[in-house]
Amino acid sequence: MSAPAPLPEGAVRVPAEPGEFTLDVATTALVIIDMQRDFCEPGGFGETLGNDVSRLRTTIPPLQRVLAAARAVGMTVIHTREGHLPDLSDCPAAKLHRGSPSLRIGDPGPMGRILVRGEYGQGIVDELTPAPGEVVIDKPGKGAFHATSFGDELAARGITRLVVGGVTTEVCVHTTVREANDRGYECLVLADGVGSYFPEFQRVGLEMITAQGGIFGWVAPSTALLSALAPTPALEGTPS
Ligand code: TIU
Repeated sequence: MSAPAPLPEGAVRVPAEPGEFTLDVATTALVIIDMQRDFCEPGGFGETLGNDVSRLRTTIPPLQRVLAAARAVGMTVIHTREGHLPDLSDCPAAKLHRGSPSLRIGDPGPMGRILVRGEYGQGIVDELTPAPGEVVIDKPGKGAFHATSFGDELAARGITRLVVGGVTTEVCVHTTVREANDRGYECLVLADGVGSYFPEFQRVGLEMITAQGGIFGWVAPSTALLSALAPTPALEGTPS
């Protein structure tokens, strides 16, 4: 067996599919996509579309641990929120009128107007509240690059690799990772840190990323990242 290739100074190895993902904390961002009440709590956009929102909440504990580890090592953290201006001028008719939800974008719901910026429901769940100084990107689309400053924020920080969590796996996570891949970013998706309303989409959504030699990214469990970032019991969530 040949010895593993030497790592650049400051880089760590994360066991992943379809192969090891290396990252340097200084040039990697943790991107947490759309962990909003509108998707994860009853009465929001996700539920108006007919979904069981409890399915997404399994992502919260792993993302809390990853967020704590990223903050501890000084990794850039970026949160995104899907949502629209109060006058909905940034919501294409094609999106506004899609399907037959019980409430449409902009309608008043129990957590405020559905998917409108500044409303309670559009906010990030309490467990993952952004810390002061962390970038929060409001996005009108499913992907984080479309009509936002996300790309500029990454470039300004010299970021080349993304560790991605959030919801939903097959919609906003996939769109963002595909967009990022096309722009030259290498993306590691956290298998238990992304969630779908549909178990089969979760499984196949992750397989799509890693098939064909990692056609647009890598996938690893959050524990693999936690061990790589801080091989100490405390940050892995086990008793010390
Ligand atoms: N409906 C669904 O699965 N997702 C979205 O509408 N947005 C995100 O994934 N954030």
